[in-house]
Amino acid sequence: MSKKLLLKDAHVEGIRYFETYRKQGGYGAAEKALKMTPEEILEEVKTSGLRGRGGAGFPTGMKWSFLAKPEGVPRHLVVNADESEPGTFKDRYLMEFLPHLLIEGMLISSYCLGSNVSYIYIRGEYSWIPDILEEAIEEAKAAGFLGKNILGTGFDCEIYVQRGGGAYICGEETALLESLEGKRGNPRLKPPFPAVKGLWERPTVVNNVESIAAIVPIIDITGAEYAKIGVGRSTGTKLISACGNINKPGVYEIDMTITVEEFIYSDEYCGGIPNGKKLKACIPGGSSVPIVPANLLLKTVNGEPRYMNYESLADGGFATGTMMGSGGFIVLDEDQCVVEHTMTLARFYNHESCGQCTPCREGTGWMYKILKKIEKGEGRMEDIDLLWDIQRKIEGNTICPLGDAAAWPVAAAIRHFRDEFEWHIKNPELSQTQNYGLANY
Ligand code: L3W
Ligand code: SF4
Repeated sequence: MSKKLLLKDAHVEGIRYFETYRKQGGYGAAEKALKMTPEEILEEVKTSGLRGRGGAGFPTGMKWSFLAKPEGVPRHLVVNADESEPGTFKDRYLMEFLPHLLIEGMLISSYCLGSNVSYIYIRGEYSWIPDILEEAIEEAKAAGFLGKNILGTGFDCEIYVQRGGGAYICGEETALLESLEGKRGNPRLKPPFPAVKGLWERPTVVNNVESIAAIVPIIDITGAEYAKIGVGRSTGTKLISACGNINKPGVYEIDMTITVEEFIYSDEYCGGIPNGKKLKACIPGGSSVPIVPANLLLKTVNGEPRYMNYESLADGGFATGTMMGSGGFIVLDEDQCVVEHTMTLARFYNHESCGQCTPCREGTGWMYKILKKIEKGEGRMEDIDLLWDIQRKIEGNTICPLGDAAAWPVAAAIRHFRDEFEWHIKNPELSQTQNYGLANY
């Protein structure tokens, strides 16, 4: 059974409220941290090996150490709660059921980074959650854990919640900062990174909800103990939101030593695939990461089991492997059609492209149109190569990672499931009424 650090008290009735959270030992890590120096906290975070839980897996301690500290310029912590990646809903769970874990993590992180005003930028569609967060902020303030001179340390910290307007691109950190400044959420060119020039050109750390929540157990048990959980550079625990063709969709906390097979089939996690169907493929890290066929998902090319961690899932790099990403684990059974699925994603990325870069703005539209044609049985064989060519021209040629995120699913679908594309083209009549999965298994 995986060790629980973030969700250990998720089942406790009333844990959403300060009183219960405190009874369970909540804000103990904050009390401990406020007696440490910011440098000592940073060392703990570095030692923990924590990697950003939003998708990129960038080492959190390293990001914090990049934060510029020019004299007299305020610094900010911004929590990225714009969780919009299809298949990803773990941050929603944390904020809805354990809001004080996030607030406590923010207090410790704000103290370490020297942020007196910190923000939570939350996707607009999570319309009921800002009230939960604001209530938790008020409770923490009333108990002296936020506001002026926190616990008599002289440290002041306010937290504000800002609602987004429903654009996926505002989850990209620089688009988020633009939006937080009240502008249209267009991504900025990097560098400069937010750590140097972020919110209102001030040094800013942008971190995912789960990354900041993980700061609490890191301080609680120490960075060294946290680093002992997991394996290699996949330290600590990771929240996985599991969905698709599984018996038990939901949010699970894993310690990254379990195999993909165990995660899908064990009753502790997804509980297998309904109706005895076979596993066809999986997208393990949210819709942006490459789809992997069952044979490569359960075993590596060397025949070793594949594990639910950063290294094992990315085995082979972007060209052949996939990524842990945001932990949005989408399972497809044998009845699913990869072409239809890829078309749905292409439509999504086309709709969400901000339009600043030509390869992304035009390329996502072309990919969607071609995929739609193929899926309806109106495609030509040369369209498959055209699709391949378009995704190659997008990848690496855009301002922000949305371009790559739109290209990778198409590339992986063609690489691993070319026969499905060909089936649609060769069987135009069947394509109108059936999908590849139902027709071929
Ligand atoms: C200072 C340097 N800071 C890097 C910072 C950078 C950022 C972090 C990672 O995209 C991915 C994307 C999605 N000095 C720095 C530095 N940093 N070098 O480190 O940066 P980066 O560019 O690798 O990633 P990113 O722009 O944060 C995130 C993928 O995640 N993804 C997205 C999921 C979406 C959600 C959601 O809806 N919540 O999770 C899923 O896989 O495609 O590739 O902070 O500033 N020299
Ligand atoms: Fe906008 Fe797409 Fe360019 Fe990102 S890659 S800046 S979403 S056009």
